[in-house]
Amino acid sequence: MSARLRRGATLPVPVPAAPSGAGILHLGLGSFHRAHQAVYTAAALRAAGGDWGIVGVASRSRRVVDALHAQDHLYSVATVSPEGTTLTVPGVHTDSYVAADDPTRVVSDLADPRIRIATLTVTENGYSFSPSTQRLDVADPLVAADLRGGDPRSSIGQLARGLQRRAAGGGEPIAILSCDNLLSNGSHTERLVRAFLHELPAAEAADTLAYLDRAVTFPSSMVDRIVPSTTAELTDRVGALLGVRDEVPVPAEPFTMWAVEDRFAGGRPAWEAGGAVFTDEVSAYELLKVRLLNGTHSLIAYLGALRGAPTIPDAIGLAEVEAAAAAVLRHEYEPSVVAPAGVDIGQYERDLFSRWGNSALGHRTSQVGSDGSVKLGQRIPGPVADAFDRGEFPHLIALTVAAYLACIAPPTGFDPGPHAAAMTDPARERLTAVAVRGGRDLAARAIVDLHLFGEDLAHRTAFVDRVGDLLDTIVQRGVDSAIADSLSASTVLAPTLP
Ligand code: CS2
Repeated sequence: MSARLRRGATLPVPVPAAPSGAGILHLGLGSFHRAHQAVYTAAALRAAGGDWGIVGVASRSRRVVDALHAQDHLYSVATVSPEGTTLTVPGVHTDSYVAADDPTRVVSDLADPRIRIATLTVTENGYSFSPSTQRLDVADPLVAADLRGGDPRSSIGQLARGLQRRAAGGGEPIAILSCDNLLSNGSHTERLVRAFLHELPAAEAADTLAYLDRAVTFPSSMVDRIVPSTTAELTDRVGALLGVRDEVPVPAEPFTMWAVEDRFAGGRPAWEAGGAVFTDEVSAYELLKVRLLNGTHSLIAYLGALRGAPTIPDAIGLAEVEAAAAAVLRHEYEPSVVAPAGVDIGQYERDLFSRWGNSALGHRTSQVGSDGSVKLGQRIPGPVADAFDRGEFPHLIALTVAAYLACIAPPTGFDPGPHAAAMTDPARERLTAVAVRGGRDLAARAIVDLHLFGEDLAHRTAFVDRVGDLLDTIVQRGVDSAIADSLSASTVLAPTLP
């Protein structure tokens, strides 16, 4: 099939008219953004119109940008479940480019008064945040270079320099909306942008800081949709369904959720038309999602990879992994959250098991297990502290960290298998470089010396030791023994399965 997806092609699915203008600049043109925010924006434009098209910025990779240019900025979202695949074409992007190729453009776009919202999906790892200092990582070479001047390349540098330019121009209001899995992602982003500005000479930053106080908001949002990486098989299947070639389709699960704080200094699209919930309870939604979904997801990914499971549904299909997931979810994560109004936690949990079990999605354990050093820092420290406050011991969270270390920094002689080897992690080198004498040694180096998951966990010696002992169990007796050990030591002896 040679014909490409273009405007004007005869397609079996509707293609909306091109947006009348672009009011949104999006940093991080990956699959998640295209299957989540873009879909809500398409619904908003259908329902209420407005010049809320999106200019998409990829940080380095040209693949998506090149394909979008060849396809009039159209692509399809394939909603995938065992019942079948349905396609939609959001059609909300008006332009796209690669920041590394066009570094001055991000700053000038952020200063452009037509842009009233800047959104981000740059992953947990893209915020130049140091978990050990809990501050902007000014030692990061990208940030350090951005502070010196020139075209910024870190996301926080781009936002700060763009807002500086905007302040120096008309100073029109704008909202910066993080759509990454970070707790309090709005205030987190704001703190980092302000920290960047505070590193500059006071005279250089003063006007921008005043502009931030006056006209820039950083709403928080909780985003949720499982979006696996696209495969060649999916691309072929979408092509067959569309009748034309789409080089950049995005697969996604049927479930989708977006809870957003309604603080948009420059206005916003009618995202509620796509089902977004505007609420003052975003932090409750975030805790619910980052702990119950993402925290448990990490455990499933690491245990599954160690058991040889290529995908999350394969992993949750293993009785031992399912029992561990049910126990960590019910007894270590759930007690640390308060459900937002109208959310039934029991139903939410039942939905999670069927979402993880979506066998048509092919969500890989290596994808969820990647970047654990950054992701786990969001997912585990709060629930660990809460468990100790309740007088309980979070054995299954300790198992999560042990399984993570077994995958990313396997002790000499231990082979965690191909799915663990495929996980990428910014801390992999640092972790594998430290000499490993045994589980306790590695756990101490990772959690205490490197402060991998922040200050609080570093002081919890009993937790660190337990991680080390479970790591030894994984290495010496296998992952199922470590699961059995954690479950039987858990304060709850018989976790109920869904
Ligand atoms: C996953 C998330 O990769 C991961 O760590 O837990 O990407 C998860 O699939 C999404 O947050 C679901 O909304």
